[in-house]
Amino acid sequence: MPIRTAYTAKIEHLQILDEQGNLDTSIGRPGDPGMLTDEQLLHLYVQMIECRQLDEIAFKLQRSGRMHTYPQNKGQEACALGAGFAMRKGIDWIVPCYRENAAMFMHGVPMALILLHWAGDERGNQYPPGVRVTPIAVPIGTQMLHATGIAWAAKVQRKDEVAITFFGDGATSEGDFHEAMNFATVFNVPAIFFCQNNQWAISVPRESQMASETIAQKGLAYGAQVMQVDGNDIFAVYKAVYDARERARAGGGVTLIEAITYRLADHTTADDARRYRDSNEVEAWKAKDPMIRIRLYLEKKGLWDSGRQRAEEERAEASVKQIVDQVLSWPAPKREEMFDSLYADMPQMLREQRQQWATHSLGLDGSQSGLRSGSSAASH
Ligand SMILES: Cc1ncc(C[n+]2csc(CCOP(=O)(O)OP(=O)(O)O)c2C)c(N)n1
Ligand SMILES: [Mg+2]
Repeated sequence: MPIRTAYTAKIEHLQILDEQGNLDTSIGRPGDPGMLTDEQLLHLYVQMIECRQLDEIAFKLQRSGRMHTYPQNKGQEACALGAGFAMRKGIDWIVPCYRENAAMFMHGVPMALILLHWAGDERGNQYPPGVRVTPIAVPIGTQMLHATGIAWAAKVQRKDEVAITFFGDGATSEGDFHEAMNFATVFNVPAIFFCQNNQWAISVPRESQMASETIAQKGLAYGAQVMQVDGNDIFAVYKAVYDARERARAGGGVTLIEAITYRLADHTTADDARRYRDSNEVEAWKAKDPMIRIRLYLEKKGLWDSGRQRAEEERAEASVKQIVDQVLSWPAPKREEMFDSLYADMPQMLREQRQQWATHSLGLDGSQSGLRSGSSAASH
């Protein structure tokens, strides 16, 4: 028996809007299915400006001690915005990681709640009814399994719903990614796996943590449809997710999209990327910023100018600051409330602990460990 080819594959890379703001209309024209119109693009660009403002203000809040760790989205906004816009609000499910502010806002999560979350306030995870967004997932990879489960439920219940989950390049080295992909493809559920390959997992570069040339090819191993896109090109992101969504709705199952992007900021406010990243690399990626190319495109069409840019930045800054003021003026949660969001039915042991926290100061209660004593432990 001669050797035959058992399997061949190719990974396609999609870019529609290049770094200079030129649109490749061979893929489609604005308004075609999966192609953004100028009006939609303007709407998304304004949201991008708002997200950048939020990043800057959240950074300052953290530096001035009014917020805990915050992961900036800077440089990756085309991913969350383009993908979020391709999903149907109130119908499809957004299953985020922690760099998808734009998609979460678009699908109904109030910005105030995101600020509360990063200030360590559990109320920041309690979204309004009808919002189809799961809470921010900091444990790397866990949310992909949730997306598979949500999509499976939709399939079993014969509901026309699709789940999209976001994760980073580093997350594809976690077992959760492989389990979620395997289950999703075997059960052919309507799920989209959207990898934001921003080249780094905190201080570990992509090449040091995986030997595969692309992340998209990992999806082929599981029998998913795969696509690589320029993640700083909102047209490409929107089209890839739109096509994947339509395919999933038609019973075509799972798509893994690898979006090539870059984290322009530190990993979080607890990090200093200058210690491990070459500044030339950062500068090269700054030129590929998703905002620059949209602006160039809109300016060429006479739909934008520096006056409008300034006005929108000022408007966004004022609007974010107003929300920040609102959040800072909310009464602090009672400390025993930290028990409340863990279980639907709280076990007896936790009920007792909750009661203790509500009625005693930690360390001053004789029934508790003698390790802590004094009034400093009682302050909160
Ligand atoms: C299970 C788990 N292990 C380790 C961490 C610590 N951690 C936080 S972010 C991160 C890197 C994630 O990299 P990537 O998936 O590429 O996402 P990015 O932050 O680049 O968007 C790690 C290891 C964690 N949060 N959860
Ligand atoms: Mg990463």
